Amino acid sequence: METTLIILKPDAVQRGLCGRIISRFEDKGLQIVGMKLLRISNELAADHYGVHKEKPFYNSLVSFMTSSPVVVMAVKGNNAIAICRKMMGATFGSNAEAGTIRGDFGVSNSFNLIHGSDGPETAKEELARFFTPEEIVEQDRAIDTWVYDMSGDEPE
Ligand code: IDP
Ligand code: MG
Repeated sequence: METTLIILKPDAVQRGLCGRIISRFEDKGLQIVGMKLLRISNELAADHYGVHKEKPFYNSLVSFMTSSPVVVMAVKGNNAIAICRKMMGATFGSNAEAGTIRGDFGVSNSFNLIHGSDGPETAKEELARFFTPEEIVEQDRAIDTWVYDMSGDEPE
């Protein structure tokens, strides 16, 4: 089981797309174990996008991410990191595949609706950046016996 950090970016919140995007994760069978609305500070944005500091789009990325509230979510499931990245689609809305979140809801390369952690190490770091341990609320779901094959040692 993995937990990944998802951010519904300011454009997703402003365009009223959060419900439909969250539904996709629920429909997939992934579990939401943390969720809140917040305004990202300059410091938080700089921390989160530190790897892109030297890129030409860095300043506009930080001003975009701090311009309006976002929804941050902790999303859990078997292989959740890769599944969420696949559901998000390619970085640029202009070439993301139809059927993906970025492919279906946007055309912009910078206003691309959603962030998702790109690996186990970044997921751990990013979850700690946005959530305290108490804000991650683990919960049993009755439906998991139908989302997963539970007959073995691990959910399959
Ligand atoms: P990712 O979000 O798919 O992981 P990254 O390459 O990590 O993509 O870039 C982080 C964010 O920076 C993107 O989601 C997008 O908002 C923005 N971005 C990346 N490349 C460009 C670009 O070439 N022009 C404008 N914005 C970009
Ligand atoms: Mg990235």
